[in-house]
Amino acid sequence: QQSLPGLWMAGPLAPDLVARIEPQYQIHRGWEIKDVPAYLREHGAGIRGIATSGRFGARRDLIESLPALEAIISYGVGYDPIDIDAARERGVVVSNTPGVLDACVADTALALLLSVSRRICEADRYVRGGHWPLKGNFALGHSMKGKRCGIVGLGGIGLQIASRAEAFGMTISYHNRRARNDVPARYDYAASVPDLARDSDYLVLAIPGGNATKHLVNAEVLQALGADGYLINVARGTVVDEQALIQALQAGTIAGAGLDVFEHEPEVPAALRELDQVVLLPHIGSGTHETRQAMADLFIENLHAWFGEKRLVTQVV
Ligand code: 8YV
Repeated sequence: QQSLPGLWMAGPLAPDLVARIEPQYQIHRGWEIKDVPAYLREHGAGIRGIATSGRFGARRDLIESLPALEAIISYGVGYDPIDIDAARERGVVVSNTPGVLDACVADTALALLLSVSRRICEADRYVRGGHWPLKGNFALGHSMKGKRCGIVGLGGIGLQIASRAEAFGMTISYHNRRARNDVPARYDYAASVPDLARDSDYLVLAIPGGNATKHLVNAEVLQALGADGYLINVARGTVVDEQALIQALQAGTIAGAGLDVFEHEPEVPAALRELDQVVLLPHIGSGTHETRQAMADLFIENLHAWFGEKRLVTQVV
């Protein structure tokens, strides 16, 4: 076919998304190729884009091995596994899908908050296990009304978590690198993550991943959150020192955790899976038909905008 723009697909993106772009791009399914250097010697000159996601990313060696690369188009808001420095050095533009998933990820955060507070998953296991008729009433949970919700990363997702948590009667505080002057004045700013944890009943993570935030939540922060505190993570597994979290949960230094993301996804440590006071989700933060459709639409808009008009709709670099 004559000069369809070549796209290196870093991993299997949603089949309906791929079906929508397949007629207009020459797709190279990177994860299926055995001898990548040999393949690139033959096809590399025609590969002008990388199609990827917040999961598959794009490493420096890939970016540097594609001589005709112009753009990295990513499905997802988080771009931590994309080597932004390598892209910038090569003059390669990068886009992601911000905004369209904020409400959905905030819903997931609240689902986790509710689940750990009211022990929903534990209670479900209690009924399924046939314990109710034998052991009687289930143990009590905790109310969310009047509790303090501390949000690490008050961006688009964080703000939607805040408004939902307020609807449940919680008070809001947050930590960002700098205080925001464009958010409700009743949201208290904490100058550090340990300070925020100390003043929170629920510490909710909605901050980007990557080196800058690696293990931001460590043993010290968990200690500050305290024995009645809960950790909720809808951000990236790397933000939390998972071993420190396991130790804190085992020792009862914190009350429980609701986690949608893990350090080594899809592997989840057995030590976490054994604990009753944690709720574990398989990275479904943005996982609804509606949101994935909106993400696919924005991904495709970026793709066509670049290869049609050399512009991006939502540009990272
Ligand atoms: C994934 C996400 O990217 O947007 C993000 O940053 O974590 C998710 O939406 C999505 O699962 C695509 O793989």
